Amino acid sequence: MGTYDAFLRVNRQMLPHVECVIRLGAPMTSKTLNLYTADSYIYTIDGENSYREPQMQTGRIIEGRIEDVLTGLSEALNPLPTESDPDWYPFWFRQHETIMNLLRERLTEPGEASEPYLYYHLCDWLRNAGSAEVFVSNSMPVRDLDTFTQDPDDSLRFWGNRGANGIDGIVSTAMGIAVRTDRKQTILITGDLAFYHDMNGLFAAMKYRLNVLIIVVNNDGGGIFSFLPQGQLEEQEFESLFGTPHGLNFEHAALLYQAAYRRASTLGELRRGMEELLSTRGLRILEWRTPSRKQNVALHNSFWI
Ligand SMILES: Cc1ncc(C[n+]2csc(CCOP(=O)(O)OP(=O)(O)O)c2C)c(N)n1
Repeated sequence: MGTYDAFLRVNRQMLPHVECVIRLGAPMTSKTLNLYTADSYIYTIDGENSYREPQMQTGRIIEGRIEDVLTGLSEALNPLPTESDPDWYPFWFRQHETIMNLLRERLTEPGEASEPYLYYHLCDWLRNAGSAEVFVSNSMPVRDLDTFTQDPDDSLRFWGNRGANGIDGIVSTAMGIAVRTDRKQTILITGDLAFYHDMNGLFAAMKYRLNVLIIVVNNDGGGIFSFLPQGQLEEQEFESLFGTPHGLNFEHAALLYQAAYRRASTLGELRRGMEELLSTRGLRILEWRTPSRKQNVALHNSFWI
């Protein structure tokens, strides 16, 4: 259910208590989901030979190939020893449908330009361009991808640099993916600060003629901080410490590193910019100038019904 991050933000006390979670592989990135299941008993099935349980939650780690453990489980539980709750799945499906309807209503063109729009339409746009690696930067891109992206399939492979969640080395990581991939496209989606932080990484793309499309979601600063408690600070203090607007025009970076460049401010420009740049090769930069960071928070909040 691709919309869980949105519907779990509703008053969580209204949702049923989850007694037990079976987790397959790496920890979930969604803070909302982790908070919701914080006191559930967790079985982690992991074949990575490491203790990947950063929440230190009560539970058990089962080491082994996920396929083998699941096959064993389904054999052991056939027939099911207890009755299952017939409303469990329909309940969650109704939550999912509510958010899906909202997304359709708000993120279909014509509508207001907004950061989630890019993620909502991403798979459709990329599918037409063939197989792709999609690397998303930390901060809002990885969260928005998780919340708004619909219907991914095997033609797309997603990457993120989690762990310390730094916004450093993002451009260079995308270049590393582009060097090794056998897929048609490598796409990087990054915020403007993360892009700026590692702009030198573009040199490798120019020198080795790498095939990368970079979408810079430019909200002129650190968009994530407006969602956090410091967003309540007095404006001037917030902007100088957290918002950190730079006013840079990234067309000049494109010129410096001989990249094809498009700028988009409206939804139509974004769609056309994607179409045009996906049909060519080499280093390409699409600068998506989004509405203000404050508007971005208001739009996100409108989904957490
Ligand atoms: C190396 C490093 N420095 C600082 C931070 C703290 N930090 C987290 S998010 C963020 C802002 C990122 O802004 P941007 O890349 O434009 O993305 P947005 O928040 O707008 O989505 C910063 C500075 C970090 N995560 N890593």
